[in-house]
Amino acid sequence: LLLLTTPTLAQTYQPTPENMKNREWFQDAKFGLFIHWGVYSVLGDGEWVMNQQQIPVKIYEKIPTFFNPTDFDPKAWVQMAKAAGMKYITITSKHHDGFAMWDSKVSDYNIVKRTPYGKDVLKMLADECHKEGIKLFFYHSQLDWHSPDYFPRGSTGGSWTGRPESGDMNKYLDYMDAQLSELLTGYGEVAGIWFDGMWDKKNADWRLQKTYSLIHKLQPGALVGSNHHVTPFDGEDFQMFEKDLPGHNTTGFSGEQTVGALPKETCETINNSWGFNLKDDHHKSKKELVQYLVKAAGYGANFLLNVGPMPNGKIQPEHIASLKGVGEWLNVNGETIYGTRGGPLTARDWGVTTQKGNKVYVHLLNWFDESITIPSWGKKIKSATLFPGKTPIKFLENDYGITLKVPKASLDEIDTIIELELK
Ligand code: JFZ
Repeated sequence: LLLLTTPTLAQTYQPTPENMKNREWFQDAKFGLFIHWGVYSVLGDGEWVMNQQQIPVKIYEKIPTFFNPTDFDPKAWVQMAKAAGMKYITITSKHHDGFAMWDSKVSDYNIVKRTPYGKDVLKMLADECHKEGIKLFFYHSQLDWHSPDYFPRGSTGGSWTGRPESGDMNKYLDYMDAQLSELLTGYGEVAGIWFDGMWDKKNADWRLQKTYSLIHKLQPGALVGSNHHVTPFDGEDFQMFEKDLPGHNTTGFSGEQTVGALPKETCETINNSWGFNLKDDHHKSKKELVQYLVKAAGYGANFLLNVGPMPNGKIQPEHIASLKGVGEWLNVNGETIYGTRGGPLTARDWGVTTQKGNKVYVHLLNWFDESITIPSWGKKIKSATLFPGKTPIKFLENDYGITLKVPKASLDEIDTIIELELK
């Protein structure tokens, strides 16, 4: 296939066997919970509020004094994720506002020192995740609107007061590496680091190799990914497609889509916001969420579904309810998602296919007739059954493809699944 890409940069990173094993785990896991939670949640206007409302650094620094999430219950979050069928959590350790959600020793701009709450929520969540067999990733912003050394300003950093007029980018990166070292040494197993923000200073030297090597040295199994919307860099372990399905490029992906090379992940919001947004009532339905998960799986990508917890530490009841709905669907149909890989057919208007061993699952996401002909991919079929229940259905293989007869009563609004067992 001509889709395969030729690496343009020398690849020097050699993932360890443990890292390779985690990449398989990651691809099997398929579904994770993304959490955007920080002091910005207090204002209920999303995680970009500092920039969008042009709040000067000195004023923004007052917000932590209002952050007191006394209802935060890591057990409840982890149980909610598990009930949704999620296998991992990716939480914002630091977003663009630069505020550390853990007990950082290299900066007192952190949750323990600056909030009335005074507790290390990342530690509390990490302990609970480890206890419950849920893997934990940290989203870590490279862009930092608070650090005095984050300079020269990037595209988003400069137009409000309180930002420095000069700075030392290398000093900032030392600080970032020091904070990452804390996260990778004090919080048990970290499944991965999810970077974001280097797009703010496209021409800066981000010293990526130094940072990535540090991570791989401290936790060789941790998976590194970055939301940079370009071809993956040496040292990355998975490829991100933010608000996008691999290959669709609806959000300005300007690199090569190395489909098939690295494990893939796509992330989306449960409403229209990442961080808690009081005005946002555009909650996605169970059907939309399940179909996004199934489509991602059809493309061989994980789905990282975001919630923005409220300032009191709770997750919006609407979101808890939608997640429960997805979990109920996965309880019945998870076999056709978990542990699968994308294909063998690429996505079609009617839906996608997933595969595992000698089984191919045909997911009809948008098909309401009683028969469908899909292209053949050169493998002979031994049996075709409805999933779940294994009720055999009629099928015909000929020069025109594979025709499947689906009883009307079995056509499902969300996903009609046919399991094909291959010879
Ligand atoms: C980033 C963040 O700015 C946002 O707040 C959120 O955390 C999201 C998950 O990630 O959003 C991006 C990142 C990269 C691009 C666009 C939005 N990009 O490269 O076009």
